[in-house]
Amino acid sequence: MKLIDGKAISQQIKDEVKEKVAALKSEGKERTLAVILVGNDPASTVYVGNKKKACEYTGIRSESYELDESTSQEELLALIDKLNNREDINGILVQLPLPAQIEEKAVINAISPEKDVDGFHPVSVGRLSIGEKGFLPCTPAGVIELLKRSGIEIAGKRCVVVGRSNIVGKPMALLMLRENATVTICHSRTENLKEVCKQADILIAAVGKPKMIDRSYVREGAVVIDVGIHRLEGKKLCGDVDFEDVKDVVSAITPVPGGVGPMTIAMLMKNCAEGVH
Ligand code: BQF
Repeated sequence: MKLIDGKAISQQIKDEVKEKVAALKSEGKERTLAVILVGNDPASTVYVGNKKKACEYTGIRSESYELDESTSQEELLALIDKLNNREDINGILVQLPLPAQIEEKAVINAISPEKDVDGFHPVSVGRLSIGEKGFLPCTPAGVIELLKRSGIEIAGKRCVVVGRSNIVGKPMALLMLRENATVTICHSRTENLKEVCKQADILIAAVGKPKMIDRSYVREGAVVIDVGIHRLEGKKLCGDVDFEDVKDVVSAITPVPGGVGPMTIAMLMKNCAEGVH
């Protein structure tokens, strides 16, 4: 079993970004990411902290907006409008989830597609779906980089994605398809889920259920990518995959923590540095 080291690979990407940002700086072009956090959800606060730290490391300026939990949708949209119109801002990130009084869709739609470093805007999604250049969503893009930089062949392989969210499952399937995998998307209504998963050469778990994927879902020699992140009582992190149960069956697997998570951050930095590409 090969452990896919997301921490090491994300570090490599951040180092590449750092060089790119420095080269831009020497041409007088600075990169700036606006990071917006509404409220003080503990997990979101940690994620935003990780992003600001990565900006510091790579040389990307970050401008932090920490708004009160009670912020109205109007106020947030006004801020986004202001940032859209600032030429010195290259990327706008609104940390999700948002408080109940704010509609996520309205916020995502308000971000200029040219600054949509999360890749959630319908224009970015459309570009991805028809193979045009555009911002790629960070987590699925990170999974592709993990596979490529680990020397895992994607073209021609059977890939099963478990989960169909707009943020991970759906774009993940599109990206694997773009890499010429044969792709199946499974979800809560899939019949014979285990049997379908057992067909996978590459199994990507993005279900949102702690340790749901055990060895009964995994073909011997499969590559397993765990996108889940859950905090168990105590505060130990785990994924959607029961790592201990599957580790002797797989050919390669990502751990949680230290697998896909750090890649999400690294790909955000790459998006900020490179712009729409
Ligand atoms: C690690 C996220 C669910 C919902 C909204 C490193 C992160 C996580 C884990 C991180 C995530 C998950 C982020 C590790 C950002 C990934 O060492 O394993 C980094 O900061 N993430 C987010 O911004 O929003 C989420 C998961």
